[in-house]
Amino acid sequence: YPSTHPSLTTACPERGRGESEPNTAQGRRGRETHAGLDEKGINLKHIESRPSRLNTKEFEFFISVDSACAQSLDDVINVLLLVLVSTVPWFPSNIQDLDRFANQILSYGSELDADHPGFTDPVYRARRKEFADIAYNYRHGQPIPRVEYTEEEKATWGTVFKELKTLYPTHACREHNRVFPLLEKYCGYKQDNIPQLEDVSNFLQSCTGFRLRPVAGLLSSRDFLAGLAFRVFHSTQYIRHGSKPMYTPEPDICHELLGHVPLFADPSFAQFSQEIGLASLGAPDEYIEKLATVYWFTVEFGLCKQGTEIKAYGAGLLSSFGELQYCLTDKPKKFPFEPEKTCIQKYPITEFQPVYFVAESFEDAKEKVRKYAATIPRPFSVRYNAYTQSIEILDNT
Ligand code: HBI
Ligand code: NLE
Ligand code: FE
Repeated sequence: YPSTHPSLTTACPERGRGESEPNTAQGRRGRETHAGLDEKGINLKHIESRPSRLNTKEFEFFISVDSACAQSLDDVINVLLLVLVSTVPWFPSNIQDLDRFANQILSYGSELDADHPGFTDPVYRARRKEFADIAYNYRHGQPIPRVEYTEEEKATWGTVFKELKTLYPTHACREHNRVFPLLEKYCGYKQDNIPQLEDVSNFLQSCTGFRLRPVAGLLSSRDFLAGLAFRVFHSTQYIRHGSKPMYTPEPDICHELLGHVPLFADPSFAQFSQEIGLASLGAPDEYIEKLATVYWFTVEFGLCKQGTEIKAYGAGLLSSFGELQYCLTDKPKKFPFEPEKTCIQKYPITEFQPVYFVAESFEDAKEKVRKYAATIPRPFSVRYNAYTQSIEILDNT
């Protein structure tokens, strides 16, 4: 030790890579040293795993150790078991890796089914399946397929667009208001047209390098946050059910295009979002939950101070003309944004938020999230290399 064997972090069976090629993960370096191995004087030369051909639920490990150092085979096995159970959760290390979780969509709990008009309308369900298929077949680098929206869908968009546009000047933060006219000019944002994800993605890339990638529905927090580390935003393409334009608990194209997109075009906010993403890579589950909560109360439902006023910058507010009005009244509670406190706040997902957190500015929120992220226990730190669109791992040991 130290050696240069490939990462043990990639030997994570749950993540199932599907193909039966050996999983050597060149260049994906995780922890390179391990106290257990070191103490026993075992020199691990090589480790790789592959799904078993006999039983697809099992993995085979190929391990090569320097036999001069090992005392007994049992020693080796015990120490390696210890290594395997204490490994870091898998995470994408380059932008193509995002193709691996495109299909892992969470289904809704009964919570949402009950009051969701879209779940009982068969025409709506069939249409949702068409959108899901686009997302399932999508691969990184392809243009996002264009969609012809129906008259009914355009009418829903029209209502949402019109109502929100009248609220933005007084309710939205200045960064959102600055970008919105550009989207009208360059991306076809208007009342009678639903913009195409491909056009919007190209626009965002020219502003901040953020890009969109179509997704069939909700991803796990871990997967969703990982996308942000690469400046990739997973975007739905379907629209909410026409019977409830004012508020929907699910993300839809109104939410993505009117709520999220304007701010991803802002350099400071784009960086803030990426910081949350980078902090999530390989983090333990309990920290993913905390980061997802920080994300919820900033990117989704954040308020911020601007001059003497408070404005909305969270996408969940900027896409719901019901909640956008409500959030600036004195009905909900408002606390200062402090990641250590914000990250443990409970919240409902199918109704207006009872609590919001107010940031001093994006710069301030970014600095706070950066400090908070440093407290997440990880045996390495990460850095995004924008030239290669990959994650560089800096070993802390
Ligand atoms: N998945 N597709 C999609 N869109 C989101 O906005 C989204 C998600 N999964 C989780 C999530 N948002 C957040 O609530 C946090 O858990 C990160
Ligand atoms: N409630 C938001 C809306 O109606 O647009 C969507 C929130 C998605 C998290
Ligand atoms: Fe969202």
